[in-house]
Amino acid sequence: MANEGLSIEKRDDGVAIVRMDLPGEPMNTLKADFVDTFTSVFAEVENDPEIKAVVFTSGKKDSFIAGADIAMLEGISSAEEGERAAKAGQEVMNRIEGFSKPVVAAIHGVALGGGLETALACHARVASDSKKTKLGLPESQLGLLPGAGGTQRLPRQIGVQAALDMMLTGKQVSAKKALKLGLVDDVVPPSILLETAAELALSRVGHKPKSESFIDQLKDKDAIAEAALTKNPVGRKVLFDQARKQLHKQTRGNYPAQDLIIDVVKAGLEDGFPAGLDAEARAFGRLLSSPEAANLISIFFATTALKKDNGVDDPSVKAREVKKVGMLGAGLMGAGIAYVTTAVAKIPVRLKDRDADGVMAGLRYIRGIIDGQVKRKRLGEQGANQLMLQTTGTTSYRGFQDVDVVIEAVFEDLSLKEQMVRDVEAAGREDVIFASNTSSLPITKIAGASKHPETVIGMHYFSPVHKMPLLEIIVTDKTADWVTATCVELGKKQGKHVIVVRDGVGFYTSRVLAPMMNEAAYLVAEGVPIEKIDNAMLNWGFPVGPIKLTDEVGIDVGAKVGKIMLAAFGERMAPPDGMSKLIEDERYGRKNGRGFYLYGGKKKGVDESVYEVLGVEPTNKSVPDEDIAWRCALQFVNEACRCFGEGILRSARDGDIGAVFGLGFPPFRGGPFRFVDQIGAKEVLGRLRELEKKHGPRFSPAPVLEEIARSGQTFHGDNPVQPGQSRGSHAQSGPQLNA
Ligand code: 3H9
Repeated sequence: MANEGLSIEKRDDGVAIVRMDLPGEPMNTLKADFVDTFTSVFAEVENDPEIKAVVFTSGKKDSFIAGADIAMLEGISSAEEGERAAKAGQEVMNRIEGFSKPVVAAIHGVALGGGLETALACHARVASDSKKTKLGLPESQLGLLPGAGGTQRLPRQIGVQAALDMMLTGKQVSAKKALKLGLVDDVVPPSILLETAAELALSRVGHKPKSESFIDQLKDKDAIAEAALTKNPVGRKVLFDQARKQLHKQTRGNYPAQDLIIDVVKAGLEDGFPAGLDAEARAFGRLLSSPEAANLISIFFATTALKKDNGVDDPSVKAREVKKVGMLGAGLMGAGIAYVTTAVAKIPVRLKDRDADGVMAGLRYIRGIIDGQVKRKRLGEQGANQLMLQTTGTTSYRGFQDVDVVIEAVFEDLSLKEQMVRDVEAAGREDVIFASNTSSLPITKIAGASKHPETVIGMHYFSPVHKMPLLEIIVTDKTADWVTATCVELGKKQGKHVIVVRDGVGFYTSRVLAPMMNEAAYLVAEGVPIEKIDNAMLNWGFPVGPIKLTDEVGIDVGAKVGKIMLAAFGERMAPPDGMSKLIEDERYGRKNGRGFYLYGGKKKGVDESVYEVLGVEPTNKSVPDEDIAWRCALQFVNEACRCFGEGILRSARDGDIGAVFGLGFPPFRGGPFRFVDQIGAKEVLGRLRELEKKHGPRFSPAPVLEEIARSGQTFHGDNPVQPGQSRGSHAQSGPQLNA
């Protein structure tokens, strides 16, 4: 049926409710046939003399339209085809905009991408005040730009600066914010959404369908300032130059979509709406066939798939309900975990620390995050106080008798953690789950202290917990499937992307980070200036350079973990000579204000005295940035491949997500496994061999890379290599839990 998914309900007052409800789909998306469907339904409405006005809405319970169907977009292979798809979408939007009867969008739930573009083409918009209502053009997060007129209509609707901000970041705004921006005309409770939209539509019967432009209806000071900037060529140049400069500070030119958004908005402003649409369609086609978009789209599908993964091979295993969480250790990690448990997962927490001061510090930290929410108006004063009551403090195990999961986040001291396992088992229920937030100690060892090791697991959070999106869950050979599924579910409720990995020294994330940071230390030891190394990695796409990161993590922590890695994996994890001198000089990094960089004072940048401590001259400036980036990045990628081959990872998907969301691996490269697939295992292998010749066995390639370079397989795609089948013959390549 041509009109499948779009129905017309005629009301007595002359309003037609056009409802979109794609059968069998969780959300409405714009699929290939939407052009025909929309054209035919709108023709029917136009030709019906009884219909005076239209309300366009969704039949889905809690969403409007989530944009174009990303799977359909992924199937488009050429720039020309992409351009044609955009043009077809634009034509439908132009048809709605030029419709002879008023069309008002009634929005409840997400209106994203092509969904918001549809609403923008309508003559007015009413949104529900529900928390679920979110409006945005997130295409840039997929490496794309809005291709159905959004780059032209949004600036005309809310002004260039606000529109650029929304499109360049892909951020979603609430209905209230949308009203403030002028993106919607009214915000009402969901119960009266349709009625309000219908009234608005009827009130517009006989009026000119759409005002000419945003700039022509300027009222307030901000808008006049905006006009001054956008209407004259000099102002325009300032505005766009500034936007581009700011953008490049963040993207370093690695995200072509953002650059093209600026170009296309500018084109529309200077050469008019139709020229802007042409530029938009061309840019959409170009981006759709880019490797950056392919990688960013793969991340969208990977995160969507993870939401449905229970973390074990048997999909029928169910998570048990978690009604209360016990937290051991009220430091930054412990308090951060308590915050996401109460505020995001809505589960109460019992927070224990050694003494009252420790508990108070943890509670103050939580209050600090909550106050930040109040300041940003995400939470009212009353809500904040109620939320605070969800975490209760204790210095004993009182109140632990009915907790379902205990998460420990105390010092990295095995005997302390073992003692806690025993204490929790004495105080708690028989089936209480004990989760350790350790970043380096083997979970198998911690589980050794348990009477029922099947309930012991690792939950490795990243700092700061309320901001970092990844949770790495670590299972041992004994961890029960229901325990894994329960912790995965808890992590999802806390708002995290959750990957499950097998136990092994450094698990996945700490293990792949270590050799990259080590390689940066080798470069320092070779006399390459510190800023040059960090800058090369920022240009490659990491958000923080590896030397700066060493300061952030703590040089002492790095040294401690480094020793564990060295014992487990052998020489390839050995640090360069001289690094221990930093510890002797009491340089622990940012936390004590002494590291590779300067802290506290007015002067910023590298602490030049660090070279003297290390006994190196930073004169080796001729190493090309590209060489620095390849050396550091390949250490990361190669170690990730070893983790895959040894079965630490369950899939390449998890390895990519863990790297991107936990360690800042450049999203536009898709993660280490997408990266290898994209440039080819042969190429990666060749480069590793070259580096091995030059720098020694720390660059010896992971066995799985040799295998797939031979077999022609890939990590993703139609003929993927399986994890856990390429351990290699080197005794020291595998994790040794007794280290
Ligand atoms: C675009 O619009 C281009 C246009 O400018 C130009 C056109 C010419 N496509 O995430 P969830 C599916 S680009 C396909 O678990 P949540 C999703 O795969 C697009 N599928 O729910 C999953 O399917 P399944 C711009 C989509 O509540 C199901 O819906 N739009 C799409 O956690 C539930 O999703 C975006 O970038 C889609 N567009 O999150 C928005 N959207 O159950 C992308 C959803 O079969 N979407 N699905 O596995 C999202 O960000 C989140 O899905 C959303 C809901 C926030 C909407």
